[in-house]
Amino acid sequence: MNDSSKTTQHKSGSHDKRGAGKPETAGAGSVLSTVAGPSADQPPQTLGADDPIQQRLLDKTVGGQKLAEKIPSNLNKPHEYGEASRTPVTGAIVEPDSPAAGGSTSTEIIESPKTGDGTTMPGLNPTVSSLDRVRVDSSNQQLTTNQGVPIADNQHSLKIGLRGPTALEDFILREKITHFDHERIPERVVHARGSAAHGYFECYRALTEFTTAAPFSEKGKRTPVFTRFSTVAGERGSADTVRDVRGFAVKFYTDEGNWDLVGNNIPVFFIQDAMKFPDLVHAVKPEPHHAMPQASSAHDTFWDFVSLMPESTHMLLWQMSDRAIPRSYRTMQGFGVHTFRLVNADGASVFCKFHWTPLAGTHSLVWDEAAKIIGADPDFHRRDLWEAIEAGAFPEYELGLQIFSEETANGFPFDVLDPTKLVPEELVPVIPVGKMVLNRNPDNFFAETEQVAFCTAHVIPGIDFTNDPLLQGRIHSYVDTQISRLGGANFHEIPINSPLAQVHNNQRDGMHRQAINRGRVNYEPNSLAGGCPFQAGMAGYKSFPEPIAEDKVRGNPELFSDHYSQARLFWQSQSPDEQTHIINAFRFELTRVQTPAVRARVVSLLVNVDAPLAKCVADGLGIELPPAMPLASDLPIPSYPPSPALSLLTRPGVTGIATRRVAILVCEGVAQKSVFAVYNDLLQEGAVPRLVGARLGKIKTAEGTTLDIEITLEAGPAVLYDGVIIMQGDASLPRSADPLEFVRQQHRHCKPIYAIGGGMLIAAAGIPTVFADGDADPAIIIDEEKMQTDSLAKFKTALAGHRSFERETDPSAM
Ligand code: HDE
Repeated sequence: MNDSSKTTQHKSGSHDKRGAGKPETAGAGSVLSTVAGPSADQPPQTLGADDPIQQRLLDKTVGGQKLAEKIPSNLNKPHEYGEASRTPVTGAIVEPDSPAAGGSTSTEIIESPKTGDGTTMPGLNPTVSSLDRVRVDSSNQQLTTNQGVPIADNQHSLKIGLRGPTALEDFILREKITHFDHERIPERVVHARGSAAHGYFECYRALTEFTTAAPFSEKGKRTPVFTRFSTVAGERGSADTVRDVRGFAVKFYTDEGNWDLVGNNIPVFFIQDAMKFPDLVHAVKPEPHHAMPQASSAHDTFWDFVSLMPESTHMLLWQMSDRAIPRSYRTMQGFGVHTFRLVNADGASVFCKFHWTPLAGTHSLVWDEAAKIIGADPDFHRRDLWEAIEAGAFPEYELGLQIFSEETANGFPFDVLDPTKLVPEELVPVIPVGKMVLNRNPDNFFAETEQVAFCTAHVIPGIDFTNDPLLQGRIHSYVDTQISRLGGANFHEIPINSPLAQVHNNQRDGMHRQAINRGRVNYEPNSLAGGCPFQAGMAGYKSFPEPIAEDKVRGNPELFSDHYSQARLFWQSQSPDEQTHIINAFRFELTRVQTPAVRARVVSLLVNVDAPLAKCVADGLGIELPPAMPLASDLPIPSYPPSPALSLLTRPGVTGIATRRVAILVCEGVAQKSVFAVYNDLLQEGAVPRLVGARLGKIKTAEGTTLDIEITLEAGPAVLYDGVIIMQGDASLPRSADPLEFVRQQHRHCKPIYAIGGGMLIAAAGIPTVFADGDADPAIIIDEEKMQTDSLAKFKTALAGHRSFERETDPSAM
């Protein structure tokens, strides 16, 4: 109503000046109105007044009409049917004569500090770009409300008298409390606990023969990434070092849009079909009646479910292995899990599996240590990632691809659409294609790590899906879950999620919409915006036209029925130490199960994998070896040669002792010179030494100087270090329980121990320096007097080697 009355005023004002009936103004009244118009094919040349706004309005109207004229019909229609539709054409567009033609309003050129100078950036969507546009720095700024009103007093609510009630009108208090009341968002339904970092992916060489995917288009090309690591089962505040699968999700901000590779640190999965995912997650999460246990699969409902789903056996072996207790997010592999497709510019497609391999090597904790770290530092992995990046020791992971044709896949003894199967590296080698470097911590955990929304549906031209029935379900799930987690359909506009590539479409409105789309057109095809934004045709994302001629069915391909051959492959590819850890993990988890029949059922699965494995687990549980679980089909079971690549120990990494944490135990009377020599030497090689003592404060050295303790035995217990150096002083160390326990745990967890100035503490702790067969333990080094350079070298070799598993006994001797 208001608008039309303004229009009327304009009309009458201008009418006086221009006089009635002049041909150059014919139809002006209709331009000044918002409804209907004459059939005159010549638009007015002026609206009467010498007014830039009216001139703009005229340009806009005339420009719109001209655009529509230039598109008399939808020229793409003939290309939308039959054979022709296989080759989408680029949308037909025409250029406007004036920028005003696409505008929403003739007043867009009116300037103010709020509206800007009205110059739209043609063809640009500035809500996508680097995070700089939303970084906030409050230095030298006064406190304000969310409306920008300066706050005079941030200490007191507005009261009626000093002892009186609070006034309802205290909008400052109410805004603050209201915002606080809504600070939480729902946590991720799985993978709630995680940490992330920014970085880049650099391509080693162009892969254009296989894919048009932007990150692989040329050698040396860098694509920004944001990578989030996570556990699966625990809640947002749960501990990091639980036994669990780890998420490994990478968002590539490519110049053709965002590509999310949402993988895990284990290359296979529990189930074969998305239909079973809610059941799996319900089973592993805390039991619904009492909400226990937190972040653990060691309970009845998990083992009940998986033992009735024999296809999970392969994954269970991985989950019970050291893979599920990584030393760090920096020392675990990542896998895309599913078979994907790469598609090249000619539309030809190959299958592909994605592998991330850390240059720091693949290293894990030992279970007793992992359990103790949960108490000592529940943020162990989060802290480790943060600290390494802050220190400039940027985690690096090589991306490798297994590329194979559909024909090759048809010759495999398993189905590549089955996510419980891997493609052994002996069948298809992993080709390194690039490197990811994580070189920047987020500025704000919530804004970036919590709000990042990964999604398997985020693919770019050159990357496509296969019919893996688990992947197909994921394509739906991730967008769907963000809508409730991030509060609506516009989660892609949250800065961490917005692509660097331009976003132009006709999706509009919804909660928290940020883009202010210019113009009147929000549909396609259109002529009033000159056909824009237009479909990209062959330059756009084109799904691989896989031929399918099948019945619509619910079911699995026959080869999916082999549940054990690759579980056996994994088992047989493990070193004896790793095998022992797997047996012990099954024993631990199943001991915590309360229902004997469930335990027996799990062991009966294992009989199909390897009878001695099953026997060891049965013995550990004090039960008879049950008969093998019946097989799901009588198809011949393939056998594979062991695959060394599946053992963690075959990837020691290339970064040596860099970032390894070393405790230097010191006490009164230590030789300052030795302490500094060791400390500096480790530091120079990138390790992180810390002076650990009984109490904070200064201690006296042998030289009469003083030394500052950096952390105490109680605040920094043994489990938080990769190795220990004991600097004997006046022998006060052995007199208390803390240092004794410290070295015992270092020993128990197979970590290197180096004592300088005599092995009194090692002896007092009862630690054997030789194995049962009489051979010396190479990871226990003792210098009776001063530090010897070759001893330090031996210690560093052991530290780089990570663990000395030869030391382990079951039960542990320490
Ligand atoms: Fe996920 N998964 N998933 N998943 N997943 C989620 O998405 C889902 C699966 C994985 O750091 C959720 O944003 C279904 C396999 C990672 O933010 C949800 C199925 C693999 C992350 C979801 C699977 C994964 C998620 C929860 C079976 C390894 C964390 C919150 C069909 C290849 C990403 C969210 C991050 C997160 C659904 C199976 C990896 C609910 C339905 C297999 C790394 O959408």
